[in-house]
Amino acid sequence: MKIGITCYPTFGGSGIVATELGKGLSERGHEIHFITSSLPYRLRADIRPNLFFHEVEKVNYPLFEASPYVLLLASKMADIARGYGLDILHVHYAIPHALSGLLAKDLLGRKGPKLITTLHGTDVTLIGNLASLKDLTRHAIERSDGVTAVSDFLKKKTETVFQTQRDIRVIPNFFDPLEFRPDIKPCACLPRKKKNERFITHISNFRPLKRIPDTIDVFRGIAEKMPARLLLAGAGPELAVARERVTRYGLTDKVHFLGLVDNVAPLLTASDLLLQISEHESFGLSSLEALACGIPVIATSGSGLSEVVMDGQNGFLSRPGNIDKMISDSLLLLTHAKKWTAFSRHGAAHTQKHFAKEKILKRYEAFYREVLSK
Ligand code: GMT
Repeated sequence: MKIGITCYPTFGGSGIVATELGKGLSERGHEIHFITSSLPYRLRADIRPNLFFHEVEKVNYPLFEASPYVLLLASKMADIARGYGLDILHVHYAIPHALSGLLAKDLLGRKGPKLITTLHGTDVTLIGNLASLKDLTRHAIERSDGVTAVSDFLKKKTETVFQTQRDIRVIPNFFDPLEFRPDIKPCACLPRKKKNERFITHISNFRPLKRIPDTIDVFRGIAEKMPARLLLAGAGPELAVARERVTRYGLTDKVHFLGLVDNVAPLLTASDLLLQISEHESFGLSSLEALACGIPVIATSGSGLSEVVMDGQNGFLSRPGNIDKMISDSLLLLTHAKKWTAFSRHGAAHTQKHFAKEKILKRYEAFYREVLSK
């Protein structure tokens, strides 16, 4: 198949999933065209004969407040679809990509490609739910030829938020078992672990829904009971909040701000626990990657994380904000080596069984075929 993929090219989970999907599909012989505002960061070293990158150019004109990305993307999508005979345009994140896709289809008429939209989370729970964008997001969902969501939680949320009967297929996120494995050598770039010391890790875009203050509070509770360090990877608006809290608690020598980390597997295998205690997550890609590396996860219940982290088997779930329980669950794992090992093994085996790349790629391929046959 010839497939155009559009996503945010930056560090976010949706961009990572879309890029890995395109790379994986190209390895399976499909012709893949990334149509994005810049080179997706996980694509850097991966240009192959059947994998193309088409940049959406900017147009500056004194009357425009900003370059009209939605229109330029639509026009580029139509150009590439026509020029290369694309079968499918697969967009990740409804706003604005699905709308550009609809416009591109309109431009091309009946001969155009099918449009598939994958919902990732905040396009439904935050941005798409804004009063000013809600009708447009619903329109994009209802007019796409196929819609997928990364979890059951997100499918149900979409149905409720948009009051839509649209058939939404759940295809979960995935990981590459060659890249995320328990035996990946831990990164030498990290501080040296002292005797009996534990590394607790958090990876995110530091937005308010990640509950960064809770993350620091849970770490403080752990560090009161045992030698530990907190590794914070990523960047975003709540970083300043984190720094302030860490200083106020007198934890500056125990908390390491790593910034954006390109290759997270060696960071994960150096860790003893991952904290992902967000308000909600449609999926929780970093939890999946941690479990695949054999690292137990402390996560929150009531959203897509419950479909990734198995409570009491490879991690623990608590209601958002239940700091005391998160601390005691963490300590239980960090002080009982046998339990930690059992959780670690469960995580690696469970993720391999349900979320390994090849299995999920086949589900996308089957969905593409189904949509094309309609
Ligand atoms: O978590 C974020 O804020 C980034 C966001 C994105 O769109 O890149 O992540 C969403 O998509 C990821 C990939 O499907 C999911 O793993 C995240 O759970 C989801 N984020 C939220 O639902 C908050």
